[in-house]
Amino acid sequence: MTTVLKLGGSVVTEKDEPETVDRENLRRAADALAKSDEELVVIHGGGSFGHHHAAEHGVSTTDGTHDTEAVRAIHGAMKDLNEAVVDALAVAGVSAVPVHPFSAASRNSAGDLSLPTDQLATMLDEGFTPVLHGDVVVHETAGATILSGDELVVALADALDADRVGVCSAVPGVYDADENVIDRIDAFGDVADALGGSDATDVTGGMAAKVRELLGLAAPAYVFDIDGLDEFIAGEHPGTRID
Ligand code: IP8
Repeated sequence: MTTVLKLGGSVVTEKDEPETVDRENLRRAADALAKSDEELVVIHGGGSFGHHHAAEHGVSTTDGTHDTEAVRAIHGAMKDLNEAVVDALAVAGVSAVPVHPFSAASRNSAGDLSLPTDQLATMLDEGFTPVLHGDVVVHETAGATILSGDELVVALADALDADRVGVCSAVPGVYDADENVIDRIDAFGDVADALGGSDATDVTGGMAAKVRELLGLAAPAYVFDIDGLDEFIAGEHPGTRID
């Protein structure tokens, strides 16, 4: 069984405090992941590390830059966060290893992502837990653009033939218009009106974008918060199921 799990930037960082890790949440997440006996690919978002730098330099998933200082600032902040996540996972006993998308991924001029995954498959076979992150990626004709963790979730879940996908976010599931967690979503049109954007600086979009991407997956995806992580790791169904 292969599980792809995203730890949202709002879970592992203090989203409104520049470059600040949420140590308590990170420890809780690491303890939960340590209980997994499945092959696990972990992806984390940018939170207060990547998004502030991306916004400062005017870089998004579509607006690129050729400014190497901008690329290094965004990528450097994400590497710092990745190191904190990998360290916390290692302390909890997870065989976590860092994987930086900027070094391997690229987009063509139409924006399509190319990300080799043989290395990740071998890592899983050898008992490692690769830990990737939202990043900047080189983008044909645009310089470099943002690659969101959600896009990585989609690309890796399909390429690695994942059985389950988890998105651990700031909210306990996808809310309807009355802020009740929707149990199951199988068509975007059913929930489009109820879905808003993220309220902190987030250059890759809020819940609506996440739901759209997760609906395209072959594997079932679950959106839940940190309180649902133990349940998800135990193979249960916290939050909202999207398939
Ligand atoms: O938080 C974006 O990843 P996300 C990463 O998963 C950067 O959307 C570099 C802003």
